[in-house]
Amino acid sequence: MDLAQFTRQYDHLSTEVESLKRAIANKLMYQVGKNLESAQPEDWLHAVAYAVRDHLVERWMKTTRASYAQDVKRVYYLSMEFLIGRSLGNAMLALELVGPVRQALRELDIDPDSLPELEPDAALGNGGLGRLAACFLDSMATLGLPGFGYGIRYDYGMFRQQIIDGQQVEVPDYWLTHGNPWEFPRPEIQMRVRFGGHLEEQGDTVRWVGTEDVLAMAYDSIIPGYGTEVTNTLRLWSARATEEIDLTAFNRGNYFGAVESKNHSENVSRVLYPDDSTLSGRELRLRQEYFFVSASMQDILRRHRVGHPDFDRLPDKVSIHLNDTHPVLAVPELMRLLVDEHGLAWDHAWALCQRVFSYTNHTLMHEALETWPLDMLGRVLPRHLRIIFDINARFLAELTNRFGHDVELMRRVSLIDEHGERRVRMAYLAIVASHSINGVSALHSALMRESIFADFARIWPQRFNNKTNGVTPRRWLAHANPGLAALIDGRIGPGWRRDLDQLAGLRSLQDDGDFLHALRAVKHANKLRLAHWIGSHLGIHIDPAAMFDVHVKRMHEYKRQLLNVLHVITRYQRILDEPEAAPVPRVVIFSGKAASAYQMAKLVIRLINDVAAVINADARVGNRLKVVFVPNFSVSLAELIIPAADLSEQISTAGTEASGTGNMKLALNGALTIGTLDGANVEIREQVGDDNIFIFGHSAAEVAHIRNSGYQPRQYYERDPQLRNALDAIRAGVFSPGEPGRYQQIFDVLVNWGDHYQLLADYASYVQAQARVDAAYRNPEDWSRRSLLNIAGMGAFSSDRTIDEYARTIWHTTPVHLEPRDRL
Ligand code: 26Q
Repeated sequence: MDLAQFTRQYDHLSTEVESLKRAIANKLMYQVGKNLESAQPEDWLHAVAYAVRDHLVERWMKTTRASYAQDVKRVYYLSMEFLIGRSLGNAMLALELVGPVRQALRELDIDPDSLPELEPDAALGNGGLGRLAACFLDSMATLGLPGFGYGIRYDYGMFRQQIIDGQQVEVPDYWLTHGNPWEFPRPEIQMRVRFGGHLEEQGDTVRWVGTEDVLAMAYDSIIPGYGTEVTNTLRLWSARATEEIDLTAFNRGNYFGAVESKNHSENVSRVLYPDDSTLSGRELRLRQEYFFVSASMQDILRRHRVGHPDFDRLPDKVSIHLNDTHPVLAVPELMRLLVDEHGLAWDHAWALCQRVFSYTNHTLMHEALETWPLDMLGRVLPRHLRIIFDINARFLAELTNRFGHDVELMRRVSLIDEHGERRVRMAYLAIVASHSINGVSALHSALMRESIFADFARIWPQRFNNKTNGVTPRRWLAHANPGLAALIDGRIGPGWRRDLDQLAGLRSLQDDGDFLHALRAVKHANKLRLAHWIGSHLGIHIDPAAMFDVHVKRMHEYKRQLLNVLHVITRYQRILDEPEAAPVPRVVIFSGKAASAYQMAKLVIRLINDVAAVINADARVGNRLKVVFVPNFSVSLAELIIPAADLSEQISTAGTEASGTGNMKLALNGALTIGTLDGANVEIREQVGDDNIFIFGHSAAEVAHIRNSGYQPRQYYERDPQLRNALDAIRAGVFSPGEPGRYQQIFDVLVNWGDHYQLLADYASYVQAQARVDAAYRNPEDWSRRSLLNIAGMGAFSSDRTIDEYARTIWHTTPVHLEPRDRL
């Protein structure tokens, strides 16, 4: 580059900064309505958001225009949850505006580090499933696939978790207080969604009448693609009362009654259900599911009819993906729309349905499989219940044709569970209606076929497949860990952001002392950043030279945070027993929310906080062991914690965690995994090699065998003195001196009541694996090399790879083509 070129580049940059400054000041004035003197930090945040958003809008229009012009096949990703997190950093990254915006802010005398921290997370999801949906949207846009997310615009997202006296307290998360600059309200797009009423039959036709209706109003936000001008849309529905409700009641002079029924209608989109395991079975949850599904299906058919005279080509133009069973009412809703509203014959409509729908299962756990009582479904959605009966009758008839009259088989696979209170099995409905059913890791998909869906896998083997989860490298490496991103760029260039397999190019650096040193320096800086945060927010002082041992995810018995606690206690007791010993110093960091009704998970949170209080205050321990529970785990906290992790805890009972995605994010950021052969850990091991991961515990097959041959946890308690000491300390109240009986239940669950998740059976193996971790950590150079080999092995876990597989083998969609001059 000659000097002239160089300065021209600089000119461009400085004009970009100048124009951003102008745009931000403009937005502050004319959109936010504040001047420099009166603007609060939030006002600046909004001004920046609007200025950045402007850059996306043109791309958005371009993509929409091209999609219509090319009559592309679209993917509709239906999900009750989209755990987006913050948008500003992600948008700036996609637009390559991070540097210029930071510079513009500095020149406006605004701190570019503190401003993004003010943005509230869009926490419209519980955990893994919702975050996966968000990563998928990012990847679809980046791959240029025309995709829409459809979901609910909850007024209240995932609750905020406070820890008061060591216990979880849930606080409502009204995330819209300051308004949401990323959304475009679409008051002209409102769908009528009907509930209740009854059926009237005239010959062959069924009329659904007397319903109580709610309107679904659309709010759109832009999903930017990275390194492409393609952008997609996330359309979330918000409930509005109908005019009938507004008018009739108000006119009768019953003002308060009217406000009440308006509220009742609009409650449908009020709050996210915060359970991800035990199902609440509440009618409002059912209404939420139907609400967003009905609005979305109407919208999809409307869009299809813009360019098509009928529905014959629907499966060529539309793919509808069901993120777990939560949106499965889309199946009877599509049948209802096609048959009742558009007059198609049943068989024709059903053939279209089966070609349009595909379904992902995210859990094997029986308690988490959705079923709805027949009487509730019949009351809320009488027409849909009838359609489900009709689907079932035809399915069972087909089964009899193929397999003869096998009553047992029919009872097992019927969409209606006839045991006790009759219920509809939503997963079976999804399977019968879909051409593809996938699990989320190789192990999970195999177990799915062998266990919960074994009968269906015999009936339709070709429908079942695996799509191992992935995570977006944009948010989880480029954005969350700019230090590591820059280091990688310096060696293999920036292309990994769109092609994560390029990380394999780092393997050749495993003996490069300078690089390993730089890698350590980046990790250290990230640990320092987290240590500062923990110091200033929690008042706990931790040493960034210690190993950061990180266990972050929803709190659940199967994830076995309690097994980690047992190891922490064992470590503590060892320090007290051997006061002169110099173990590897550790900071054990936990973070995660418990479902508000999940008593046992909440008790574990309390135990962690009690254990932390005792250990952290014990002067005999010093810096050798610290325990931190970081309250209110969220996407934005994950972005802070994950880059600082040395060790990643992925210790679920084998056969219970469908995939896990935190495991991928942590390894991508250079943490080494200690884990069981569960979910995607199995595939992580294949990618990083046995020497670079710490595997322990029983395999899924062994877990099943132990369970079936009369597992007796008490024997482990009695035979292993280390284990016994840890458990006895919990029971004796060492960590709850003011209330010694506080954790009796935890002791009982493990020792006396069967230890369902086999913590005691895996304890010894876990403690041994932790000793191997310590030994490895004592050699910093070697640890960094293993860390590097983890990063280098993560190419396969990009959600781009996952989405490419979905697109090629399930959806049969191809990228939208933007004019060459439109491309970046
Ligand atoms: C259903 C009905 C009523 C109320 C709540 C629910 C509900 C809500 C959320 C049920 C389940 C969930 C969430 C499940 C989930 O997050 N599963 C995780 O999905 C990840 C992505 O595939 C996997 O990596 C995790 O292993 C899996 O636990």
